[in-house]
Amino acid sequence: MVVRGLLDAERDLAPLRAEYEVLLDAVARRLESDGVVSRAYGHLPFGSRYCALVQEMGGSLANELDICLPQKGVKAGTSVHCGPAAFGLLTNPRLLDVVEAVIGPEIYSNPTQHVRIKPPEQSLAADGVVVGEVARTVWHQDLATIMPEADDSRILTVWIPITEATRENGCMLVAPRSHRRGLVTHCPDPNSNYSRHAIPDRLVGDRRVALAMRPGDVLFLTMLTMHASLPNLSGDIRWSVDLRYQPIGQPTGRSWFPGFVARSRRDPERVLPDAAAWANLWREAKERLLAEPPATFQRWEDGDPDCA
Ligand SMILES: O=C(O)CCC(=O)C(=O)O
Ligand SMILES: [Fe+2]
Repeated sequence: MVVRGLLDAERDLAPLRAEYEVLLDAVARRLESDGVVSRAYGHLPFGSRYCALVQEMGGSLANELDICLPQKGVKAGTSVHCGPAAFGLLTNPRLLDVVEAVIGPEIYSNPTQHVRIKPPEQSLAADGVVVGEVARTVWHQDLATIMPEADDSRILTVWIPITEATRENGCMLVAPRSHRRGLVTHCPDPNSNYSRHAIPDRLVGDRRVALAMRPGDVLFLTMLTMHASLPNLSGDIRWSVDLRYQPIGQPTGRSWFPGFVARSRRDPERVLPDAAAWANLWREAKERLLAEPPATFQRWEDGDPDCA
């Protein structure tokens, strides 16, 4: 379901853009002083600056700018961005009103969440190896990416474009009504340097819709809706935020990451008050993960006949 114009680009999205200007500036200056890049590109606007940094690094800035920890390899220096504007978007009342209409008024923010700033495909690593969350997204169902303990949790994915999403710069693709087919096999993706899995093309079927979206539009997906994104073939970044919500008390599928109560009519005092409290939850999670990394899991065996 796409809700057009649910958010106001100025009121609801501009604070996040401003926060990321400051964040990117700090990251760029640190990379420069660490000698990772030759300069901080402070004269460039946000999108071009991001592209210039990624291009010079021959890598990715995804982990520096994301709002959750990476799935693997958390180190002492790994950062999570927990700024007030990001928290403001996660708890945006207009967003939560729609979430409430779908899952009810007891709303938990599931920690499976990302800020994705995708540079043009051409500035990604030349060997075609996919890095992190920044390249084309392969066909998948979100349920496949979390632990089976959350199979019955009523999790709703919320996808928010920060820049306009077009066919050229890598908008989302969805397979309408695919959630009715249940969870399907996902196979290891050979073009990935991390354990990414994709739905084989023939299981996706013929009905595929490209969703061009403008800032302010919001896409809501079930955990079983098959979706992917097109590659970013434009010359600028493609920027989106994806969040997830579920009823309070159900497993999140990523128990080692911190969720929080975003809205509760029954127990309003349990609602997380501010970004500082949110940052604290992630700080504690990081300490736990440094002491003991989570068990890895895989839903499908290597060599599944569907993957042959
Ligand atoms: O933004 C993308 O390319 C992928 C997003 C996605 O898969 C999600 O929000 O679940
Ligand atoms: Fe997804």
